[in-house]
Amino acid sequence: MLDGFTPWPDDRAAFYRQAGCWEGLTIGQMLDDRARQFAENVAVIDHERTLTYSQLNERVNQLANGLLLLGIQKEDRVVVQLPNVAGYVEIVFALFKIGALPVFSLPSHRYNEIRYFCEFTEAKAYIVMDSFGGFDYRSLARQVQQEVSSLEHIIVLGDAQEFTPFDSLFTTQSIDFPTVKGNEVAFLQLSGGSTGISKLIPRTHDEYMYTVKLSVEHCHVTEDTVLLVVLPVSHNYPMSSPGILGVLYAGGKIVLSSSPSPDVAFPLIEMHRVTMVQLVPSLALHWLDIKPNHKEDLSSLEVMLVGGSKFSAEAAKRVRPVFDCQLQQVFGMAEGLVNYTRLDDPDEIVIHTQGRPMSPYDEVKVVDDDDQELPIGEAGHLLTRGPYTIQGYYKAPEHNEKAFTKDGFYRTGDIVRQTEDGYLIVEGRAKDQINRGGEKIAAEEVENMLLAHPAVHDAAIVAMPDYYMGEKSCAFIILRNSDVTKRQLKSFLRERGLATYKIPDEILFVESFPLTHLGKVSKKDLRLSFEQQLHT
Ligand code: OOB
Repeated sequence: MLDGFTPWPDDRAAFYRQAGCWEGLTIGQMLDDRARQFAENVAVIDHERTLTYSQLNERVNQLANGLLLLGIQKEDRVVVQLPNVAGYVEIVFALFKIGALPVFSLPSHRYNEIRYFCEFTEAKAYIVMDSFGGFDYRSLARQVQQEVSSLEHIIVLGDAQEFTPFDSLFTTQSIDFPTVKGNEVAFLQLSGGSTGISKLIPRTHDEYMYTVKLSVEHCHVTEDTVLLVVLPVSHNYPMSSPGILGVLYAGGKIVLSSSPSPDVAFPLIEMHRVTMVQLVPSLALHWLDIKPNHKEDLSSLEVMLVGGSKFSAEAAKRVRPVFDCQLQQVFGMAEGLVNYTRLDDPDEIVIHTQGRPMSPYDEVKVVDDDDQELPIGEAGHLLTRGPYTIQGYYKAPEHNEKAFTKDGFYRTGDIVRQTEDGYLIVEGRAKDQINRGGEKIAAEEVENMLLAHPAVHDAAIVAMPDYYMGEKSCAFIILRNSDVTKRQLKSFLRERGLATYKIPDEILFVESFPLTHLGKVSKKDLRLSFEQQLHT
């Protein structure tokens, strides 16, 4: 068992197995099965390639052999930072097959995040695109490799310069793959985080395959599904809700889009007769607003999933009239629990709720500040445990003490209300996080980095409302007796390698912070003071 992984208690593990949730199937075996069953179906399309199921599986096997020859072994961690390209699907399945663990990072991550992931997981390899979105990932890799001694290999898709070219790894030489079991950890996913830098989430093959199977059922994914992936493919949502794994499970087709912009995505929907898209609310709003200006034929679209942050009822109501397709809300988390509105739910539920848990074995509690359960209908903290919600973050025993109850419930940090029928309505958040259009920012991480600036005496980051993003970030700063401009502070964060989406959208200089009765910074009052400033 991987060091730093917290398994389920034996009795609950036995129960989930007996109940048929955990079937002992690995993600790699799933692809083998589907490659036999759907050999000639198209599996993946990106901007330059089309791969059938059998071609994909063959390439995955060749790549897996190449990785083994390079010295990547079972349980080795490999940080994967790729945009939406077919090579991503190939590499992650190759890693799954040999039992090496992808550590999923986002293309927008920079030195601050990547160095931490590589160091904390003692990664043996780091896989990047040569450049994407105007950023050269090789220079980042160069810097990180100098500082992280475990990093033996940098693998590059495209022009590899001095590094290992991705294409050179494909080999017909065949080596026995290590045995990988269903109850073993398959990968490390990123949490949004609320205290400091992202925690890593170990997910096993068994429980992850269970989430894929349930998502396929609840989202009606079939061999005829054509899914357009516009969100970063390595995020848990486009990965498995139902995501690329759900589509491959059902024998459908994945179309990878290099951008979520309607200028790129709408022509792809028309060209490939896309039936399903997964969006975050900020994107859904943008698509709703821009659709009337576009001439493409989007009539193939059947389902639009929206999740990652709260989708307002007003926007939700517009989906059918504008896109002539069914809205499905999804409220999920990389730690596990996923809720869906059902495709046959009445409009009232689809528009006003964030769905209900996808498994009958998901346990959900809504509690007050003292962990006492609240009556149905009252808003409180959402706690959950179940067959696919983790029991602990990777190598984080101290944090786990706080993030989980003694009996293994995960404290989601979300404030929800439950309806009589078990649907959840997200009312807010207790965790110190900003949800910027679905991208999560841990306030503390950015505050700590601001505090490192010599001119900053204190810093507090809060969310401010935004029409498209739902929330943007605002940094309140108390300065020492020195002068610094907003622009200088932003470049300071950028130079320290903070991912772009975490750079505060707004910076306000103040004399002091409002305090709570306990003497802590009152972020609630800071948010109010921002709104007041906005009005004046
Ligand atoms: C998804 O996963 P994460 O790990 O990036 O973020 C989880 C958090 C939740 O705890 C909640 O605070 C927020 O994102 N969230 C929502 C939401 N969906 C997620 N808040 C309100 N309404 C929603 N519909 O974001 C994620 C993972 C799998 C599927 C879908 C989303």
